[in-house]
Amino acid sequence: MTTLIDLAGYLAAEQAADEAVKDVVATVAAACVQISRVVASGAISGSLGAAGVVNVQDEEQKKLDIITNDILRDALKGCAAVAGLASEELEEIETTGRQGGFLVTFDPLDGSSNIDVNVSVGTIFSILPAPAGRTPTEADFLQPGRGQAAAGYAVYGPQTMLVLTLSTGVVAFTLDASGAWLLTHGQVAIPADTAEFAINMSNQRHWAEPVRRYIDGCLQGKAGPRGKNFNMRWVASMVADVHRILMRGGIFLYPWDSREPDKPGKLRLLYEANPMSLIVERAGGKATTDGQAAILDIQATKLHQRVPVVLGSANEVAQVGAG
Ligand code: P6P
Repeated sequence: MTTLIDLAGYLAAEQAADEAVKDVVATVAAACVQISRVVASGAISGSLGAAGVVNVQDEEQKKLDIITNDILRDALKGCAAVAGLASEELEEIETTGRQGGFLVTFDPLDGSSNIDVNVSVGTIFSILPAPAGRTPTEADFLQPGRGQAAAGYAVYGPQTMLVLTLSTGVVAFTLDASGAWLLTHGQVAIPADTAEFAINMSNQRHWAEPVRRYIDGCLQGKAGPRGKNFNMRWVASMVADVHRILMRGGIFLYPWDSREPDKPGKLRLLYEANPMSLIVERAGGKATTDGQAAILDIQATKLHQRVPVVLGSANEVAQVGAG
């Protein structure tokens, strides 16, 4: 059995990334170990169920949304390289009293509607450069995703894994029994082609025509325009669906739909779409709003801005909206 290097060893050997970014990554990774233990304890620790409050997303908060948000917030406030943070669970940004270094946006527990039924959930984070010489403001968080210094997620599933992109490429670590992140995937790459799509089919009647046309083409299978049969998956936890795509290919769609026409999509740009898009692109995939326009080029205008998301295997993403 070969000896696997741990996260500390990987970060020490990673020459291209800024030392301060590595400190932030190590801080988030340690917080995710704590979160994995709280998530795994479930009903035993009384941490399941609703918290009885509604968050800035107008969603009912779970107890674990609050617990995990506090774990990450406290950890980041103690990291010398962090000047500010923004969370799905916090209406406004929070500053640490430090200047320079980095800003961190995060979704502390993505897919928390799954938590009470023991389905995989995750933590998503994005690391952005902070302004030098002054306290960051909300406007400093509104950076295009292509400028992220690093991004990653933890997925709390049959294995607890941490997927990271620092300077180039995507790597994945698996948490061992001692609480160490061990490098198990040295070069994550998304196959360019796939026959597996992920979308919430219950919204089919509300989609715009290009998405309906694309999914209809998949559903017609071998006899249809695509000339092959497709499989479908929908975990309703972005982290789990995107992780599957990173491991074996696929396409993930959460498009605009007419249920709330003023909302461009359900997923949030700064702490869901941007970090996941950086990871997907660095793994050789595509990450777009509609099959064509790159998410990483979007100039954010609001902290909790939502976007439509179509990402995954490059050749399949290009099929969406391609007429
Ligand atoms: P729906 C989880 O609440 C989330 O934000 C993503 O993780 C997931 O992909 C999506 O919403 C699921 O949405 O409408 O299928 O429940």
